[in-house]
Order: sequence, then structure tokens, then C-alpha cells
Amino acid sequence: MTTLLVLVVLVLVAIAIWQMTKMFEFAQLKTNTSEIANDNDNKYNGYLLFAFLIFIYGITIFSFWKYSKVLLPEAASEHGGEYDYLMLVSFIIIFFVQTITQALLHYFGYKYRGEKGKKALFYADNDRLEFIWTIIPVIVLAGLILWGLYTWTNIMDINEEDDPLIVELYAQQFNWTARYGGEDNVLGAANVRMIDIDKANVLGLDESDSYAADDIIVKELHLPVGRKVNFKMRSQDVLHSAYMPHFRAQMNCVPGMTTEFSFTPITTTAQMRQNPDVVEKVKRTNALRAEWAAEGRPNSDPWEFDYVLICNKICGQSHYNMQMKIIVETEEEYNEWIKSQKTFAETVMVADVQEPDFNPVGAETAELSYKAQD
Ligand SMILES: [Cu+2]
Repeated sequence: MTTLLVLVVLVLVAIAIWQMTKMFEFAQLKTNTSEIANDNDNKYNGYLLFAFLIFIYGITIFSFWKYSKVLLPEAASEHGGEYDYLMLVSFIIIFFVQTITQALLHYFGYKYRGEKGKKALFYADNDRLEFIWTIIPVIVLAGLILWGLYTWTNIMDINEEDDPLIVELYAQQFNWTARYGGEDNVLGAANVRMIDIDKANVLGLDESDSYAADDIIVKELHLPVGRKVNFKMRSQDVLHSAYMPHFRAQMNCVPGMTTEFSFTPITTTAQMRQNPDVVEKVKRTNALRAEWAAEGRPNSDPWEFDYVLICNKICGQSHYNMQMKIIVETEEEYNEWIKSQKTFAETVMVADVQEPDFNPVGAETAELSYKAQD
């Protein structure tokens, strides 16, 4: 409702401004009936160009001052630093070129404005100038692209060296499930066609595959610090994207295929909570939440920082809420945690030997129609 009111007000203001310009035009008709711009008009427009230049510089500086605090804290993965550095250098070059070219553009617009008696100089071309403004961008862009490709190849070099931890990230509308390879660190075969909700085999693991028995399925991702993790992503339904912003990692999850991403976490959750940027962010968020609590609004409990895995593809109605907590901890803490988790054999395959208490009505027909779809 507020949005609608704001929109209505904006439209009314726009109409008012439009009407006022028309009034000014009528007022000017009496003194100057010519449609051709005179020296005064040109000077006025030249000053407006300067005003616009100040506006764009001002809004840039304001945005940096006001919003840079919402950016991510320093990268928590090994490759993240390299990625951030590439981005920083690209931005510095862009800002440098943008600042200079905009200043020149607006200054020349003002300096060479139309004036009575002033004539434009006819200047056909200049090979040397054209060469310079072609070759400089070519060299800079080629450098950035080559560096980017090199960084990309490094990040995307997914191999089994250094004994990586193998973890599956399984996406479905609208939640994540993680699966560890267990003792053998090998994931058992799985396919959405083998999903058996009655037995809670929600990831469709192949019960006949011996590698599947010790797999561990969890709803909270734990990673030991300093150990490489190879992620295998699957999706049950639509395109999702596994996005772990603090680790500068993102990979699409595509139904019918397995995609991969690999990184080494270098900062534990406990360490990241001490990071000055994170401490500030938590403080700001909790100040806001305290206000909410005073107003009796929901979601106003104090917040504590945690790494997250979120979905970065608009995959449906509750996409915004598709997330999973990630905990990076020491190897000892991780080992203790993983030991306390139940394996696939202990949970789902046990259900196999139990006789069902009853045969629910309609189960048979449902199975038939499922087969017919195949
Ligand atoms: Cu999603």
C-alpha cells in the first residue's frame, strides 16, 4: 500500500513539473519567439553539463561512503583472495577511465558551446591519435581478459589431488541437503528416479551400491578448515545455483547432471566472527533487530554470524528462503561432528527390513501412474 502511495505521489510530482515547464515556456514566448538557441541558452546548458558532472561524481562518492559497508568481508577461501584482487584491479581501472573521460566530455561540452561568431574547426582525422586510443584499450583489455582466464582456469581446476573431502550438495525447491562420502570418502550412486519417500530415501541413493551405505546425509554443512572440498552438485527439479558468497563460490545445479566446484576454506566460523567487518555488521543488524523487538515484530532475535549456502537462481516462490548453514571448524571438531552423524545404512536401509504396518490405500495406483510416466 505504501509503495502504491509513493508511486502515485511520484507520478503527481512528475505531472506538476511537466506543467510548470509548460508555464515557463509560455512565459518566455513573450520575450523570445525564436526556436533557435542563442548564446544565453548555450551558456545555460554548458553550466547544466557541469552540474550533471558534479551530480554523478557526488552520487558515486556518496554510494561508496554509504554502501561499501554492505559488501562481503574478506574471502574465507584460498582462491577468494585472488578473485577479489582481480575484481579490485578491474574496478580501479574502470573508475580511473570513467572519472577522466566524463570530466573531459562535460568540460569540452561547456568549452566549445555555441557562440555567435565561433566556427567549428574541420578536422578530418589523425592517424596517430586514433592509433593511441585504440591500442591502449586493446592492451589493457587483453591483459584483464588473459589474467581473468588464468584465474578462472585455476579456480575451476577440479582434481582429486591433496585428498579432497567429497561433498554432494543436493538442491530442491526449496532447500538444500548435503551428503558426505563417509569412511571411504566416496559417494554412492544416486538418481532422482530412486527417490523413495516412504523410506525417507530423499536423495534417491542406490541401496544396492556398497559405496552408499556409509554416506552421511545432513542438513547443516560442516567443513574442516584448510582441507580442500570437492563439491558435486545435483538438482531434483529446476535450475538452482549453489552460492557460498563468503568463499567466492558459485555453481549452477542442473537437473539431470552433476556439476562441480572446489575450494579450500581458510577461516573458521569462530575466526570470521572476530573479523572487524563482520563484528560491525552484526552490531548494525542487531541494533535494527532490537528496534524490531521493541515494536513486537517477528525475526527480531539477536543474530550471530554464520557462513551460508544460498540459492542464486530465482527458482520459485520460496527461493529467497533456500539456504543452509555452513560451519567451518578445526579438524578435531569436524571429526567429532561427523562421528556423531548417522550413515545412510543406519537410517534408511534399516527401514528396508521392517515390514510396513499397513498398505495405504492408493499407494498401488500411485506407483502405477509413476511407472506410466517413465
Ligand atoms: Cu533454488
